Amino acid sequence: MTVQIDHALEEIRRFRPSPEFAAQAVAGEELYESARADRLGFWAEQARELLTWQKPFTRTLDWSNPPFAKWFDDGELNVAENCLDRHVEAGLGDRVAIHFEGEPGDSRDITYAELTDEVKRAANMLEGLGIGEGDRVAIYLPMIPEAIVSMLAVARIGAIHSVVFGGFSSDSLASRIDDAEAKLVITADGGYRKGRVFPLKPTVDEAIAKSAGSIENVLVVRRTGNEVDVVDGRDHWWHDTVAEASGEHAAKPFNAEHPLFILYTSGTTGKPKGVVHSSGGYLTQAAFTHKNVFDLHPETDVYWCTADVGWITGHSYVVYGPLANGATQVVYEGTPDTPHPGRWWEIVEKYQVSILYTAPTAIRSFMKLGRQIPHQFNLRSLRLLGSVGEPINPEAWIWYRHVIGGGSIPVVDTWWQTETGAIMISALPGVTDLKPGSAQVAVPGVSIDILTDDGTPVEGEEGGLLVVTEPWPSMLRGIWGDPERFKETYWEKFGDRYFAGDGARRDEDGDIWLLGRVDDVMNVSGHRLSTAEIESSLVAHPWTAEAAVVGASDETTGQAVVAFVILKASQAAHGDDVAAASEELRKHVATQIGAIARPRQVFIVNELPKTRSGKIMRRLLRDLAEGRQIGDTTTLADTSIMQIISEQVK
Ligand code: 6R9
Repeated sequence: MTVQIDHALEEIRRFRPSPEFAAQAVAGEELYESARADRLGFWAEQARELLTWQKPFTRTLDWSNPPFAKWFDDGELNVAENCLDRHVEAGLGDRVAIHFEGEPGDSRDITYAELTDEVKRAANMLEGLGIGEGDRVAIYLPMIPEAIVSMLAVARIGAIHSVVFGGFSSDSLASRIDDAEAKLVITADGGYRKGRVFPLKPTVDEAIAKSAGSIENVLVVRRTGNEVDVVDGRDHWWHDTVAEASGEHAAKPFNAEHPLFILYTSGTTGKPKGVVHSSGGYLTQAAFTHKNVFDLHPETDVYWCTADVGWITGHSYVVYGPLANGATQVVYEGTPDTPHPGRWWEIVEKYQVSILYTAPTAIRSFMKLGRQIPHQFNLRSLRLLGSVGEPINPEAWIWYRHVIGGGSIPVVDTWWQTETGAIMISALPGVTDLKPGSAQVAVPGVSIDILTDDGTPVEGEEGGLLVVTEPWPSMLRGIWGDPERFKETYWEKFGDRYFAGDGARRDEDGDIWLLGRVDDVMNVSGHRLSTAEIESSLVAHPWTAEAAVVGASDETTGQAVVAFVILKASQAAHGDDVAAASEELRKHVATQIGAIARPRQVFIVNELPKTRSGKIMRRLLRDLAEGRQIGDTTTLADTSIMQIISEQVK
C-alpha cells in the first residue's frame, strides 16, 4: 500500500520554487550555463571566488595519470585560515560561528574571533606536542566545540586528521589508529548522550593498549567531569595545555593537494578504508555546494546540520563548508529526544534556525511520534530543508515540507558519499522544480551518468549503475596506504569513470532517483556498514561457526542489520537457549564495532543457503528477513535448505 501511495505521489507532485524564494536565491540558472560552457573554467572561478589563496594557482586540473587527479595543484592555501582568520580580517570577528547547545542544556556562543583564537592556541599546543606537517592525529570526541577546534588546528599546521565517531568501539579505534599510524589522540573524559555520561577516555586507553604503538600523546578535553585515569607523560588535559599555549599562530600555506584528512568508511570487505581528501579542491566544492544548495545568506541565516563530525556530512557541512562561508550555525551535542521528544524543535525555535540539514531516518522517527510534537514550537524561522544519507521516500519528504517546513519551503535531497567529499546530486532551490523522492540533478560542474553493467549509458528509464564521468574537485585522492584498492574499488569497472556503488535511474524529465547500494554495503540510519565487516566480527566469536549478514528494509532506519549464524557443534551441544546465544552475539558485535552495528536480529540456524560453488545467497536471506516470499532457489546446492531455515527462523 505504501509503495502504491509513494508511487502515486512521485508521479504527480512537482513543486515550483516560490517567486519570493527565487528572487532572493543565491544560485541561478547561470551556474549551470557557465559550468556547461567551460567546466574547468567554472571550477577555477569558484575556487578563486570562494577561497583565499596564499599562492594563486594557474593550473585547474591535472588528469594525466587517472585515477589520480590533481586540482589547483600549483596553488597554496591554508584551510583553517580560510575558515577563520580571513573572516575576522574582513571585520566579521563578532559574528557567531557556533551556537553550541549541550545535551544537559548548557550553551555557549562562539564568535569567529573567539574560534580563531582557540584554534591558534590549539595549533600551538599540537606543535608543542611534536605534531607537524603530514602527521596523523586521531580525534575521538563528542559533538562539542573542541571537536571542530581540533580539526581546524590540525588542518592549520598541515597535519592530517582522522576523526573516529565517538560511538565506535576500542577495536575500531585501534584499527584506525594503526592504519594511519596516528601519533596523537584527542579525546574527552566523556560526553552526554540520552541523559547519561558516556565515558570516552577508557575506550581510548583500551585502544592504545591494543594498537601497535604509534600513539605518543593523548589530549583530554574535560567535558563531563567523570573520573579518568591519567598516564603520566602521555596524557595531557586540554584546558591546562591550551592555557599555556600562545594565541599567536601564523597560518602557513600548504599545497592545494596536501592531504587534509582521512575518514574511514565501510566498503565491501571486512576492513574499513581510509578515504583521503585534499585541501584546495575539497574546500572549493564543500564551500560551493554549501552556499548554493543551501542558499546561504551568511549575514542573516542560522544554519543547522545535525550530523556528527564523525561522519563525512559533519566534515563537509558542519566544519569546512559552513566555516569557509562564514556561516552562523548550531552545534548540538545530544540525541533528538533528550530530555523530551521536542528537543530539536526547541533548538530551532531558540536559535531561530533558518536552514536545517538532516537525515531521512530522523524525519521518519519524528513522523512516528506525530506532528503534535513539532507543532508545540515556533518553526517559522525555517526557510530551507535538506536531506542526506539515504533515499528519502516521498511520504517523508512531504511530511518534512509540511509539518516542519510549514508547507511552502524548499526541501533539497542531496546525494553524495564519503568518497565524493561534497554534494554531487541535488536540486538548486530557487531554480529546480522539486520532486519528492528524487535527488534530481547533478550540481553544476559535476557530470553524472547511469550505465548498464557493460558500461553503456542506459537509455530511457531503466535502472543502472551510477557513475561520475569526469573528475570533480572534492573527489577522494585515494585510500590511505592502498592505491591498488583505490583503483580496484572505484575505477576498474568502467575505465576512467568513477563507480559509486549505487543503483539509479532517470525519469522522463531526466531527474535521478537513487535505488540503493548495489554492493554489500548496508545503510542503517544513514550510516554505512559492511556486511563483511559484521560477518567477520560474528565469526570472531568463539561460539560462531559461520555467519551471513544482510541489510533488511526497516521502517525507521532504512535498513537494519539481520544476521544468520550457525553455532559451533560444541556450543550448539550446550542446550538450546537460542535467545541467549543470539543476545550474546548482538552484544558482541556492538562491543567489537560499535553500537550502530548491533544487529537488529541474530537468527541461529543450522544451515546457510549456498550455491554449488559455495557462495552464500544473501538475496534469499533478505527475502526471509523482510518476511517476503522466498525468491528463486534453483541455484542452491540443496533446494530444501530455505524451507528448513524458514522453520528455524520462525
Ligand atoms: C553523505 C553520505 C554514502 C551512501 C551512498 C548512498 C547513500 C547518501 C543519499 C543516498 C540516496 C541520498 N546516500 N545520500 N542515497 N539519496 N540523498 O551519506 O556519505 O556515509 O559515505 O554514504 O549513502 O548509498 O552511496 P556516506
